[in-house]
Amino acid sequence: KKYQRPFSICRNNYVSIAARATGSKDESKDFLAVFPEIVHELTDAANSLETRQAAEWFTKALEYNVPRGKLNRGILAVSTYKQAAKAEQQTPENLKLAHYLGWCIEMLQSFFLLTDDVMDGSTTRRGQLCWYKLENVGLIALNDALMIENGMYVLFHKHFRHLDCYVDLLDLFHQITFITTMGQSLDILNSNKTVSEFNIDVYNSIVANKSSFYTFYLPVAAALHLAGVTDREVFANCRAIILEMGNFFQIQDDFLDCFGDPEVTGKVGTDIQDNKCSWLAVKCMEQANPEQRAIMEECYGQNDPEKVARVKQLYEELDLASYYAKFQEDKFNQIKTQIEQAHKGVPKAILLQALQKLHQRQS
Ligand code: GPP
Ligand code: MG
Ligand code: MG
Ligand code: MG
Repeated sequence: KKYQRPFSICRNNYVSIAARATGSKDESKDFLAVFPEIVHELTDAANSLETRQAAEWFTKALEYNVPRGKLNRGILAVSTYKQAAKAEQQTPENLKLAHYLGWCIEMLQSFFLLTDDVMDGSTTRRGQLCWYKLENVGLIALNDALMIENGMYVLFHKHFRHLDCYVDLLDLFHQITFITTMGQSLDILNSNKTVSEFNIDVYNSIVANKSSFYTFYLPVAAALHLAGVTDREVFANCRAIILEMGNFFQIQDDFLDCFGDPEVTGKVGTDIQDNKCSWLAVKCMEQANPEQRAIMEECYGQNDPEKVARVKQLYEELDLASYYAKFQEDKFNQIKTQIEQAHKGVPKAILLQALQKLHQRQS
């Protein structure tokens, strides 16, 4: 009940939404200022089909789900564009397009999260009840996720169709969606295995696909396309670094799933109950003695609060939090060096800024 919020939010008041955004105040404000137009255009597009009731529902789904996260990915697209585009390209029209592109990425993210929460059986997301958990929503959430995903292509069609980069952008979004669904499949297929089969190679392949591509590569690559960058080498150089950042980001997500404060992360973790091949489970199995491994085999992946608590206690006995703190610091410095030494064409300042936002993140 505590998380339930009224459906409709005031179009002019995005203050409470902006509370989760982690961009600078100006970045987040400028970015959020475009959202009402997005909702308006998508509602119009839906109304033009004479499906008024569905259009109203779509508006609610957009407002409840799309703008309430940290907005890191959307803002990353805008800042990459600002750094990569030539000064004369940065007209108000083009900057507006960069913001639309950012919102398209937030819509794709929203589509993933809506379905991920159903698959993971999660309860809360971004400090509110998961959309599918609302009393009057349920499994229509799956159709809402598809509406949000395809609403994104309505925006592309309307605003980007006339550009040379249109096909490259569509290709990119489709490729990244395909990769992400493959990663999600690996995530779930591996959660049907036993904990003793988990290892870091399996982990890395799940994470690269389910998280890294859409979290960091997509915003940067999309903005480079919009800025008119066509040199394949620039994309390849970015990709190698960005995949490392994605791995780092998901390791943090896995740590916070167990040790984060739900008031800050906005979500209650489910990885232990869901038998996820998470970074903590992998590290626990690497470091455990035979008795401790037996505890994991008995307690991991059970929807039983006592068994979940036993797994957490084991993580504490192994002091995985200290191991994580050290690992996190080393990995941060390693990626920082990698960015500093990157080849020409890589938007170094932006990647360093994006990396900085991840430093010791709690949400
Ligand atoms: C993060 O996994 C990955 C995703 C949200 C991508 C989902 C992809 C789909 C194709 C549905 P997670 O379950 O650890 O994320 P969270 O902790 O935010 O639930
Ligand atoms: Mg999840
Ligand atoms: Mg998941
Ligand atoms: Mg998670």
